Amino acid sequence: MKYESNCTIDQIAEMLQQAASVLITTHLKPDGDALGSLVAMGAALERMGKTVQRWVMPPVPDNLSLLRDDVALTEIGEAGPPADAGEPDRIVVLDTGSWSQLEPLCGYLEPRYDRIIVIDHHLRGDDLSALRYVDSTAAACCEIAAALIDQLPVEPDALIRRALFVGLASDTGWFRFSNTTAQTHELAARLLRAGVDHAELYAQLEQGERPEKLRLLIRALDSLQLCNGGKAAVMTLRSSDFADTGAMPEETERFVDVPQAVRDVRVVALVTEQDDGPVRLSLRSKPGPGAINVSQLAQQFGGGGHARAAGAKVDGTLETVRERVIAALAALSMD
Ligand SMILES: [Mn+2]
Repeated sequence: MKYESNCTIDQIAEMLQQAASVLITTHLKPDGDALGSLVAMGAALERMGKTVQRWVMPPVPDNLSLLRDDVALTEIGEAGPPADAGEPDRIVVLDTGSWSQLEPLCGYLEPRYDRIIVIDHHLRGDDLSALRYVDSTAAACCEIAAALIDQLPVEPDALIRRALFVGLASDTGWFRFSNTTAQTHELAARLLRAGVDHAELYAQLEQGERPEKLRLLIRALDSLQLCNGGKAAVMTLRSSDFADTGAMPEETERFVDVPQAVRDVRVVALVTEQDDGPVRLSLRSKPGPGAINVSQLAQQFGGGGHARAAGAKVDGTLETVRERVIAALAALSMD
């Protein structure tokens, strides 16, 4: 199966218009783009009179409370969906098409293949739905969601606009990452013109961290090791670093970006030990000629993602995974 679109935005819009009830969900541990596209789509469908369920698999980061607090979200735990979930006419899966990112829902989704629509901007995914719209040139799933909402008989209100902007800003690092395009800026401009307050959103999203996160960042930076002639950087976080600092696993967001401040560093890995599960690997690379495709690198570890940002969950101890990562980085040819 090729992970590419097998339908158009117009066709999806048509199907959603015909549906009376829609279930919307997104990947485990939703980020700004996942939650932003879910909230925007959910609001648009509700404005059209649809019965909408929104399922999220926690944790939802605290800084996203500006989205979470405005809508009714059903939190899906390890046990899977509620027994009274019913049979929605359509199921929309946003910002992922991978079973591994939907684990608690696999048993629910599998028999409902025919009514699932995946809307995604990742390079890879599984055959989990009859319909799929994938645009890997979209900086954020919210870009696709915005195009879809444009095809629906609904005028985006303040909630929808804010949710879309949060998705754009989150997945582009506030319009800095190489995935940012003219189209991204055009959508952002439209949202700003309609009244989105970007400075207020920046403060809420990026300046609302707990001091525990800074203490954990100190640990991460303290573990920094350069390899491949200083062109690759590896950081590690142990379970004990979380216990000592009081930081939460989800508070490592953006850590992997920090070593890219060093001129010669072209690729960064963050290897994180999890109390109850595989070792987490996050990878980032700088754009430019000869840029490292970290999506390919992540595949060596059973993961995936984007060319500049990818990750994997790897079985083994922190030490063995770290050694494997260092070996993989050392083997990269970077002139
Ligand atoms: Mn995304």
